[in-house]
Amino acid sequence: MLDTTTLAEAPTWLSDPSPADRPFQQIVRTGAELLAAEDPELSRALDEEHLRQATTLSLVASCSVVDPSVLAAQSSIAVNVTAEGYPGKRYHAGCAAVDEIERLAVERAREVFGARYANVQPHSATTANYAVLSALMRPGETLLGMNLAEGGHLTHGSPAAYAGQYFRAIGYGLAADGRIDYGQVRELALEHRPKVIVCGATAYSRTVDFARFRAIADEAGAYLVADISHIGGLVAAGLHPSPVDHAHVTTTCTHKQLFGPRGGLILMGRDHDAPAPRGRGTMAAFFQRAVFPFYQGAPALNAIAAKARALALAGGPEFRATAGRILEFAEAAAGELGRRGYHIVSGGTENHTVLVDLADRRMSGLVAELALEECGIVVNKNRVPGDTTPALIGGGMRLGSNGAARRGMGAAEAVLCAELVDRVLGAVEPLGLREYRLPPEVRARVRAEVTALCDRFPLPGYPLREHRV
Ligand code: DSN
Repeated sequence: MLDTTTLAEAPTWLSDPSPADRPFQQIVRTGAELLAAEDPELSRALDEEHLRQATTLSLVASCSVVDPSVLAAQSSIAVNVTAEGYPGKRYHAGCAAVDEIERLAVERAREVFGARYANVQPHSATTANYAVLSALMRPGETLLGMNLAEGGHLTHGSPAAYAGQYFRAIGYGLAADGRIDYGQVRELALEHRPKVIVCGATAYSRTVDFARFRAIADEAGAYLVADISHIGGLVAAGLHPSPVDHAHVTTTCTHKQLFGPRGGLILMGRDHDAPAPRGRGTMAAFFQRAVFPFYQGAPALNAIAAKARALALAGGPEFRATAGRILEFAEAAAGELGRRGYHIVSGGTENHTVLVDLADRRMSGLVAELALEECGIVVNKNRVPGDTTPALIGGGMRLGSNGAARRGMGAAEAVLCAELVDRVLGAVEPLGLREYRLPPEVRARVRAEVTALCDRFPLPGYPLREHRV
């Protein structure tokens, strides 16, 4: 706690639990006013982005909508503090209050995930993954992760990224049914004896069997890292099995399904006090040093404040209701698209993701993405199993239900959204991998229906005076 005894008089707003006019509120208001007055160009771009988010239907699986209180914490004066180290052990003075902020974030992360250890400093899940991998492994050692083209992440060993170039990366993929081929994971693990196996994905719609991954890792003598960036909210809500006591270490971002700021977390369960590699104390002490000083410098305390706020919300009943709608919406959208003849990879979904293979429609993912965006429906092109197109073209599209669920949409709205998607894609005439024709009347009608739907389900806490485009 901050020592206020040296102040002539402690300000009343510090102890008043519901003050009307705290300096913090004035600063944020003044900041917004200054931005509008002095930087109209930037201000307008931010306003346009607000309008876009409010009036379009985001079905991007990796996007979310943060609570305004998370935005406030992110915009707070904690941004001004440099605080290398950890609470109680900093390399700079003046850290009493930010120590408290970081302790709150750590406690909440541990509580939400039932973890024994949490590190809230990683700037993103990518940095969390790289902190973990580069601490556990030496350059040239073997990493086994999911192929990017089959649903993995860049950091899991893609040749385009650091992990794929500094480690000897081996990839596993999907079986013919579109689910992780656990038999292949085991075969590859026993053949190549990787130092680390990574599980977790960015475009995979089925439940991940973390216990099975751990059994394979133990048999092969590997560490298991679970990256739950995409399903962190479902795990927190108890709607997807948790890896925390299966994996040696778990990573997640905070800005997808946790509805928090851009950032990452490192979590550990039962292995927190196991011996670390190379005789470096416990795993908890090892990963503490892996983040700072090994991989990162000073943490972003404003982001940590925002993480603390998002994690407080993630422990509440409203969050659990949203997580329930995330599943409902995705299942209903996958079902409806399937009924309308779309090829859903793996035949359905058990999380927030619906992966649609567009090969049988002779349409690239890019064409689908562009045509839908014209109509106010925001998705992303995605590679699908067996895809030979470049990542910026994609043979399919990925839909996600986080944003729709945050707006309060459930199964009925998912069916309507699937119908709107079908109306657009059914009317598109592809003219190549990038070019297409879309009848203007389809565009106008679908756009109007999307606007009406967004009016009915506004972004919670983001009012617009002028709500129409
Ligand atoms: N991993 C990318 C995605 O899933 O869209 C970015 O977060």
